[in-house]
Amino acid sequence: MISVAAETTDLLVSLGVAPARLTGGDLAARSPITGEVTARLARYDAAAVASATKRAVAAFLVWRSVPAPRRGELVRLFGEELRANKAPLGRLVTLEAGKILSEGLGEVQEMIDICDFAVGLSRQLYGLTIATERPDHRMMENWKPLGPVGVISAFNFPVAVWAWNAALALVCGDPVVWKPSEKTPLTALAVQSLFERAVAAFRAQGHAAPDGLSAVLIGGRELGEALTDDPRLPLVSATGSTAMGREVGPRLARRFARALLELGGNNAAIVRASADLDLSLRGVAFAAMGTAGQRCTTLRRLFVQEAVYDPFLDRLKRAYASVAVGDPRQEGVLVGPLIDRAAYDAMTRALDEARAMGARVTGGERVEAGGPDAYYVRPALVEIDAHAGPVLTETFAPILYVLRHERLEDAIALQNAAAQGLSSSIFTNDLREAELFLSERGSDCGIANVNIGPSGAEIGGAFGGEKETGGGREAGSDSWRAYMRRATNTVNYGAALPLAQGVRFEV
Ligand code: UN1
Repeated sequence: MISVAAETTDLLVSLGVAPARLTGGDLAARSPITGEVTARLARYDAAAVASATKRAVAAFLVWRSVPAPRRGELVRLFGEELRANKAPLGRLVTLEAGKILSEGLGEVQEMIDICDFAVGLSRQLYGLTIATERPDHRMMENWKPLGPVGVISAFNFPVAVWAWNAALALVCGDPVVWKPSEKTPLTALAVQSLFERAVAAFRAQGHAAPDGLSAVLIGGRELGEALTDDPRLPLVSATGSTAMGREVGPRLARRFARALLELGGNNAAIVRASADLDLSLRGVAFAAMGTAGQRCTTLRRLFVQEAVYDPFLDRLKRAYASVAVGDPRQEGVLVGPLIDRAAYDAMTRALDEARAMGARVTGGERVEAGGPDAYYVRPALVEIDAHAGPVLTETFAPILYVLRHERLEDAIALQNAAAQGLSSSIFTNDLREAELFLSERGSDCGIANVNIGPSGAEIGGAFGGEKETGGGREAGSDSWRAYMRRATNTVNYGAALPLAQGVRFEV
């Protein structure tokens, strides 16, 4: 088999990335499949960040006045590039992030979907007309481009989450400055190259597009800090840990910039006795083991009703024992590697803590694959009595804590007792249970599902969560409003000047 590094280079070059960019720098890009170094990139310094932002500001001054449907045309062309390059880009996601091929391709599909959504949206950026209390007046809302947007993204969805932000920002009139995870810089370079092709196609149609509509900054957290503190960026959208959000949020607040935060999750599912257990098993297995437990939406806590606990656990254990762990490029493999050694160490620590609390751990051991620098693990099932300790922490690895419950109200209370509030689900065929779970007395998360696991959302809905998840909403529904500013306009088309609230002021 061709080495991962060689294949990575081939893919990047085929996607238009100049080979000279891939050597000579001191940021080592690695593939979790083997742990090998795949490229050495030059890091950007503070001056490079400042110049990217400056170009973004200049681009904004032009782009904001391009009609939104025309801006949508650029995003449509970008979607075409993604369609044409779905296979190589999806494979590159697999090589760089370690997800299985169908998930790598799925991530690119998610980018295509948000482009399609944004194209439609580009004709629907509308505000309300509101009844006024004054005669011969009209009051309306007007949505205008906000300014250049900073995007900080995580390794686990190295390209889709940027696309959620970028596709909307671009149709809303905002250029984007992107700081990808330093664990996944290569997919970002490939995406930037495809975006530049779309800009070229847009210009070839005779449309003007400024330079600097999209920039990628390669480097570590210091670049994220520079974006966060840059007064020229009125919005920073950041995806990552709650610890990162605690840094970014207050820094943005200090300069009154908008924060769109998509932080940690400690997502739960409740399995009730009435549930279709075949369906529940499949839903739980994908949500807990898929992407090797490295989604924000990964299922981490499972509450099973007493009556079905033993049979369901037996089946779940069999599924856990049989799932193929290994090279994500191989057909049949469902669980690829952890991103790096730090992820493996964190998983080991959490399992040790659980054992010390008397938990029964099945799985969790390292699987020999990919060589000494790659970290493959068998997903772990942890039967635990106490809703405490590691159960309340987001460990970005395939660990599923399983607890018993009897009353649905108790399971909901436990589910909501986590600090984060991203995603949740219930498996039940009882209408009352399903509706209670979705009601104001039910799940407190941004995403609450019935008979579907908590992960794998489609882009049409708003994505994000409450509490320590940060409160941001990205992708579908009305998430676009975060990328625009609202002006309330009142027009007087009469000859008198009546004042609101009956105030009199005659001069
Ligand atoms: C993330 O893990 O940051 O809902 C995003 C899902 C995916 C997106 C996850 N569509 O699981």
